[in-house]
Amino acid sequence: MDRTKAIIFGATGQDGSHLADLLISKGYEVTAVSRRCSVDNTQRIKHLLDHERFHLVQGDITDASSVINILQDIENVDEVYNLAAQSHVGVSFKQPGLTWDITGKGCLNILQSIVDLGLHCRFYQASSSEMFGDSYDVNEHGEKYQNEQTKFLPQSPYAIAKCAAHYMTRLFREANGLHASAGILFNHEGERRGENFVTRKITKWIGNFVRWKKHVADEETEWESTYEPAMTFSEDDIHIHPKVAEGENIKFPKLRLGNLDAFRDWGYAGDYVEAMWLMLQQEQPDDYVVCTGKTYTIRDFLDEAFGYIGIEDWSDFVVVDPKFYRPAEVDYLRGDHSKIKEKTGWEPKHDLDGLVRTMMEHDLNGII
Ligand code: NAP
Ligand code: G4F
Repeated sequence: MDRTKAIIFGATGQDGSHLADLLISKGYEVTAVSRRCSVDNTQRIKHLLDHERFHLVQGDITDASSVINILQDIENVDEVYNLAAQSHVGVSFKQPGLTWDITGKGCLNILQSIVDLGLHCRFYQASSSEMFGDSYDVNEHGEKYQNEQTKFLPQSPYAIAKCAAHYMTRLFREANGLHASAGILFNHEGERRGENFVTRKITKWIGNFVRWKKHVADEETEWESTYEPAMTFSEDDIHIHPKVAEGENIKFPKLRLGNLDAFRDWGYAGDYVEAMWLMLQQEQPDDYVVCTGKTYTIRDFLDEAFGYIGIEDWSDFVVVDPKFYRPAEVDYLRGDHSKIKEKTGWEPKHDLDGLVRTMMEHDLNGII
């Protein structure tokens, strides 16, 4: 039986792992590319490792020969997804060269290999709303938004590398006739999100805090979904004087964050990989914005996440640390997904409330 074959570059990441789940569920033969690491980087796909239609290969998109070998080894590959990136915006200011090599040039390595090998596959590039940077349009109600027509004004080495990869994808579509599409995805999160992105940093901290409070600070007390602490606060740490550890001054570090006033359009990663797949099922390749159309600040996310455990005022738990400020910030992102909805029927299934619930349930892991 001839199965649809896909290659995922970046399969060990958040999106790659959700996409692999989706493609396996659709009956695909999936080749997942992971880069060589000194520790195990397959945590997010470990449930797939023994699946008969899931094949893990090693490779690195900065190495053109490695990309060619992978593409060559799979006969008649149908779909190639490039999700591989140095994807942290803050890190890109400190490691711009590495970010360029992976996030920018890596895409070119794949596109050029597809052309050089004469493959007839479809290609997906993971473009980003970060490419809009400081740019937005304003609708008839005076609301700011970004869509496929909004110009790019990138604010970081990451965003500039993504713009280069985006334009390269477009060029190969037009100049070489490749079925190459780019998804301009707004922030999407979930229980598999890397722990140094702001949403997961928050939900993970809360999970650890609740775990600590229940198991270390006060074993006897059932956690109630209201904040009833025997706590005092110093500037940097939460001090607790637990009944069970009398006399001991056990500390739990506060949650240290940077800019709390940026607006982001946050969706759920599981919904967004569906959009990637739909793009490659269209007869014509194209670029699409993928988003929820709603925007919130980091403060709003903190309200939702702390609210989940019954804490309304999180100000005693959070410290603003300039260490996490970026040299340049993207202040406002809110997408308009009319095009993908019209062409493919795609719509997000999670709102902020549902997203936070999913992440909190995971990070509390049955504690409450
Ligand atoms: P992620 O969790 O950081 O995953 C990135 C993946 O790229 C990981 O599998 C990583 O491998 C791999 N990778 C890094 N360098 C590589 C290299 N040199 N060769 C091969 N693989 C390499 O990112 P994500 O959130 O899943 O995002 C997926 C893609 O969408 C990225 O391109 C990202 O820039 C883009 N994007 C993400 C969002 C979002 O909100 N999540 C929004 C717009 C666009 P390791 O596991 O070994 O690190
Ligand atoms: O969670 P973030 O790091 O995501 P950011 O920078 O928006 O980038 C993510 O989304 C992009 C799509 O728009 C992707 F292309 C990219 O790969 C990545 O997935 O930061 C979100 C906001 C920023 O304004 C940041 O300054 O949160 C602010 N923030 C405040 N404190 C923080 C922190 N960000 C991080 N990572 N860590 C903090 O402590």
